[in-house]
Amino acid sequence: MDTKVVSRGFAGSLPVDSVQALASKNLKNIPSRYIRPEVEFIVSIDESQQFPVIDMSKLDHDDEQKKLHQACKDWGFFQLINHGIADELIEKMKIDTQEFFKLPLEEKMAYAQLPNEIEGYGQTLVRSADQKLDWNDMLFLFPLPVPLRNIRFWPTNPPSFRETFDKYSTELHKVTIYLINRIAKNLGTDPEMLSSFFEDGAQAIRTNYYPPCAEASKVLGASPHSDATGLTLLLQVNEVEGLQIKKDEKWVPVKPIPGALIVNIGDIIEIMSNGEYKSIEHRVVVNQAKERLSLAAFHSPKAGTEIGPLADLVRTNKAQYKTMSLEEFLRLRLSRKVQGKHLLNQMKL
Ligand SMILES: O=C(O)CCC(=O)C(=O)O
Repeated sequence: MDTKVVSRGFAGSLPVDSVQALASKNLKNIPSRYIRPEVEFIVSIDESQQFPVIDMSKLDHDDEQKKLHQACKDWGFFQLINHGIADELIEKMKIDTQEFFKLPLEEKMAYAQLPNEIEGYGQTLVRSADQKLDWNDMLFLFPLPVPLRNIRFWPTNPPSFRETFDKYSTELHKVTIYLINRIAKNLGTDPEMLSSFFEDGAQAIRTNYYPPCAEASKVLGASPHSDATGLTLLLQVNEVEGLQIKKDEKWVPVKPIPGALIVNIGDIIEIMSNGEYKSIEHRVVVNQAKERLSLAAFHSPKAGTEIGPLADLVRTNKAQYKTMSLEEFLRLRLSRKVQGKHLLNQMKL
């Protein structure tokens, strides 16, 4: 195995046990570190509120382009249909992801996060021994830029994983650049300038595995957070729902359309848009009887990009956020556990 590792340069996570291994013990009472008495699990289902659906094949029509603008402004989330990624590739990616998590723990541990690194098989940022834990295992990989790949964390079993993942990463990147162009147009800034930040940017893909949980109504698969990236493209891998977004101070469940990607605006686009677009808090609940899997792909600008409101957008409006380098911004994000919109609040002027 190739042992050379490109460091992501951020402090890693304290090691905790695999949640999948814990769940397989069929415990009636799960350890208290996973129990979340502070969480309000009630959700809001309002049929009059239509979760936005954007048809990518129609984005060269004004109507669809306007729908995209409203979705980014009012929801910060939308489902993307007709995105052009072949069904066969999506299905293969789903199968390979499921096969990886079916492997024995010892085999998955060959790809375990190293001390002080966030990449690999493991858990989300665990910063202290008393931090509440998410009911989730993950495989976190950084496929782009290609020269900075740490291939030693890419599973060789199932044998097709690496090839499928490489193709999937390339397709997602193309969709991201297309959307960034469209977003720039809607914001009234230069599409070439905005997409140039993302063309050689970073892509991180987090494959999430949420085991079934006997006390599903007391745990969270992912704590409330907004994404510290530009744009996130999420694929729900199996039929089990669980993603919820915060809208008007209420938690709204997302019902994925088969084959669609769920797209959300990240903190960086909220900041660059000077607050016109919203990076929305979201969380994941788990199922009592069934596992849930998802693939979240985070897209960030290239190293050295200044994270701050775009010059074009602060000519008439005052800047609402600080400006800092991408590296400084990410250090701030990774210096603490995931916590709501904490980072964005720190960036506000
Ligand atoms: O599993 C999901 O639906 C969402 C995952 C997520 O929010 C994340 O990985 O940051």
